[in-house]
Amino acid sequence: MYFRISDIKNSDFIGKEVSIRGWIHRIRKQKENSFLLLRDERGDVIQIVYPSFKTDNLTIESSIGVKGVVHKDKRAPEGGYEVRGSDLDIYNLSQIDYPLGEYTSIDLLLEYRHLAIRTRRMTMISKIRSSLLRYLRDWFVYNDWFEITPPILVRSSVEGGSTLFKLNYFNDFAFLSQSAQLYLEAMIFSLGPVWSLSPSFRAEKSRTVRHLSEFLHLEAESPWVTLADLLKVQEDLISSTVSNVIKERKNEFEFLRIDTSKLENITPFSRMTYREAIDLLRNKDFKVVYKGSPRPIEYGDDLGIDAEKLLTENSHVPIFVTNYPLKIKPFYVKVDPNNEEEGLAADLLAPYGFGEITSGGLRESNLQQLTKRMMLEGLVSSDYEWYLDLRRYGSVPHGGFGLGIERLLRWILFMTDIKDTVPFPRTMSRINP
Ligand code: AMO
Repeated sequence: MYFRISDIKNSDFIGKEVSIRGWIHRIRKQKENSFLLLRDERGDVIQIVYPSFKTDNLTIESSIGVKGVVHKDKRAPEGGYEVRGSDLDIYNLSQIDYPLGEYTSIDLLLEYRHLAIRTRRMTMISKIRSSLLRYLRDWFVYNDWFEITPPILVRSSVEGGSTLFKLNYFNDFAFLSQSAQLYLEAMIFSLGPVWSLSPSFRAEKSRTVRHLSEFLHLEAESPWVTLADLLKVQEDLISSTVSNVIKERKNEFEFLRIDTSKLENITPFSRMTYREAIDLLRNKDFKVVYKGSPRPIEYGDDLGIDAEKLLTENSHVPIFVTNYPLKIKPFYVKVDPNNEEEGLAADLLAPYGFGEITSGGLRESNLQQLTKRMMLEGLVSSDYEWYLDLRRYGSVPHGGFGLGIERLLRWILFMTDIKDTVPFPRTMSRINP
């Protein structure tokens, strides 16, 4: 029987013989003894001591099976346990030219991502990512929302033509989905509140620290909701998930030296209108580049990365920005009946400068209004007739939101580059491995 390393690092095992399997993480050969740091399939490590003659040919990343007796020795790294090895099985002797080491450059780590995911840092991140997905799913199960699986191959644009990936589809064309939103909207008529977790694709031409060309998108949609209801759902979902993840992954956060007190007591989320955000930015003398030269930000400008950074860097809690001008929001956003210039939409900005992590709001449920907005955006085509049918046959007030999993991770991991939050990042310049 083989043990996992986390199981044998306790006093019950001292003096007992165990078998473990894993990879050689580090190796230090001395005259009499060699000290291996063995890493198992869960990324945990333990020191193994062998007489040096047994380890002559061993190399970094060789996969081995170890039999030996557990000892407590405070000199042993990571908890003071070690195994004094007797038997040694070699599954595969790793080639001596293992390309990664302690001082490998960021570029090379991306080039060899299929191996870099074995680093302990990446293992910790992957475990946090997995817990995050689990607790998000738990929230929806607990609150009685149905999970659905939307198509990825589609004919419709949701978030604008400039970031669509177009492909050949049996001598016709199709797009990779930018958002499942329109399909979720269709499903609320028979399932009520629904949600999905699927990849979304954006042909982002800009290289930024927060854009991927493929990201994991959690989307939710519900009939009969108000904007206030949607904000409450997001606040509840995100705060309970973050709180569960930091509890479950305490060790991983510690390893990554992340101060989780910055992720505690994050409710209530704060709120400001888009107009208030613009006023705040103008008071701080924030400028945007317009036709090649800087000018003060104005009502009607998009809030970009730098603006969001300035708005959130001194906040401990996430901030909802509401009441965006309709002209900077997509066709489906519902007009505010009290102000025809603005939409009933909200973005959620993560604190400490991280910026947008969700976007959502109420959808235009009136057929004439929606058709007019789609015409203005040049979206009139037979490909959207099915979507308009949702307004023709029993339209109801409804709304939802989309949450970027990597954006959420980027905040809770306090990592600048979104590529660090995903095992195999896809960007303008990277599709392999
Ligand atoms: P939006 O385009 O704002 O809205 O996307 C929703 C959320 O998805 C994340 N996101 C991204 N993450 C990584 N890389 C990207 N290139 C990227 N683009 C977006 C962000 C963002 O807040 N259908 C609407 C949402 C809705 O109204 O329901 C939509 O897709 O976290």
